[in-house]
Amino acid sequence: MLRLYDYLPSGNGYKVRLLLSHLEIPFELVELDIVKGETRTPEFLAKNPNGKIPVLETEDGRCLPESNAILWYLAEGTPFVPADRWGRAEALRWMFFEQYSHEPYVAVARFMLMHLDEELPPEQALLLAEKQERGYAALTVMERHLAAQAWFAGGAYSIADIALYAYTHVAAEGGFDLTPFGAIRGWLARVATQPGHVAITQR
Ligand SMILES: N[C@@H](CCC(=O)N[C@@H](CS)C(=O)NCC(=O)O)C(=O)O
Repeated sequence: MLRLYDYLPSGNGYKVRLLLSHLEIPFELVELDIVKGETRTPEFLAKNPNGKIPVLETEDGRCLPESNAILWYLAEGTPFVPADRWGRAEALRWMFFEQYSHEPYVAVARFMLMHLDEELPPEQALLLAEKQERGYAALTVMERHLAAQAWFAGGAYSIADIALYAYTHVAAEGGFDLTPFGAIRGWLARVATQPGHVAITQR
């Protein structure tokens, strides 16, 4: 059976849990507490030298880190990867966008608000404001795309949507107000009605 090393509140881990649910693939969930440094033990560093979840461990003991690489591995040959060359390139485009222009801001703002003290020291508050400004910029890019198209790649729900959904649907926990982002809100609702959808809180 596949084994997923994960941390329940992680959007990166949730991407994998969501796809596994869509694909109806059973897996063993091994939860590690990233706040307690459980991804930095010698045992886990042997699985991912970068010390981060999610990591997918295959039945034969191979370990694959990086959420979007795991999505690609699991989705290959399924309808969750666009069938045509352009659609696949579009999927990669949005998955790279997610990692470079979205996750470092939307997810990190959420992490700061979830895990740091309620009263942020001034330098942390400034850092949070910077993350939020850049996060809003990423949300604006998504909003423009979704104003014209229902999905991110290949004209159908795909791993590009899953990658972007993971942290966008909990953006409020990072202090983001999605009220002005009508197209994003419509897309979030469409994603949540896909067969096999599970919540980020579901084990
Ligand atoms: N690019 C990686 C990022 C993974 C990542 O940032 N994981 C965080 C949790 S969301 C983590 O494990 N942090 C623990 C640490 O760095 O010690 C991915 O997409 O999987």
